[in-house]
Amino acid sequence: KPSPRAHSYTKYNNWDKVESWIASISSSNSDLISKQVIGNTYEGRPMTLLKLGRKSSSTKPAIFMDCGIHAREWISPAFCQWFVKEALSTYGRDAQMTSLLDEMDVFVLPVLNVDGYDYTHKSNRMWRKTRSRRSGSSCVGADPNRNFDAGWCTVGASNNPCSDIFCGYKIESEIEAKNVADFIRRNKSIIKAYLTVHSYSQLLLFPYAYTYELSATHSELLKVAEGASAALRSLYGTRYTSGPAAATIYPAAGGSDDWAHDLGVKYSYTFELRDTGRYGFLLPESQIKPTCEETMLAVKYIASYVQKN
Ligand code: ING
Ligand code: ZN
Repeated sequence: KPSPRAHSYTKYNNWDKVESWIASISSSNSDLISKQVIGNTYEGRPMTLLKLGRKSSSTKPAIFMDCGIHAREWISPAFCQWFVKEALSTYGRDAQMTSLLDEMDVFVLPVLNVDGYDYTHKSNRMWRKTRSRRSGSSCVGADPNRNFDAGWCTVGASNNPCSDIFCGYKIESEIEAKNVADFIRRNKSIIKAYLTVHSYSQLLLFPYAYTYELSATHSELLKVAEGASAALRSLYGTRYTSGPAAATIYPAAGGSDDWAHDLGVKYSYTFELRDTGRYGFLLPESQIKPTCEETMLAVKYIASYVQKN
């Protein structure tokens, strides 16, 4: 089994590598990190959630972040791995990270759609959905970001199982979406922010995607998004656009951030990382480091805001 030192944070690691990284990083830093399996995928792989934070006798407020809900968006799991590494290596050295992990826990799900992610490495690089099968259709998978209980399948989604934006045969039909939703429901009293990481388009989106109506907390969500985007841009000049998803990217129902927001997780954001289309999902490995470095600033900005509020 490789040590965490041998792990490369500047390559697109396949699931086998991510899985052994999860095991080694969580056992070698036991004072700041722990892991728990929140369920298995359709194909039976474990969905392992990492918890970062200083051990405390009292319950701490928390932030939940997932990566890799869409299989082909490889920069996303790369960012979650980077985030965990940075959190552990800057705790005690960076005042902001130290304070964050002293006062809050950060739950990180490095790859939500594990089966799809594995499939993009082995068979079809452009696969997006889960890998679930159902009798009656020869088409495989549903879009996990159309499968949550948020205006489910009403707009920007398809009821055709062969579509890349298939909403699934019912709400939370995809076990990966259900496992995440169950965890967040169980922990909703402590979860103050929900972050979900996609690519590409360089956007920082917030509710709603399922309607053009604005959230009751729209102006605060926009203010925080603009602060986070400015922090991100300060490093390499990368420009992000912030706004409610329906008007900023497209209307789409069943997304996890809309669902979390309506559950009561006020600070709910979808990141669309680099780039704006030159490479798209095939972002070169040379851009992993700068993308992760700049995204750290945005995530830390949001986390600090949530910590204070
Ligand atoms: N984009 C998201 C998608 O699932 C999105 C955009 C965000 C939709 C929030 C709904 C809610 O289509 C990508 N790149 O997947
Ligand atoms: Zn996506």
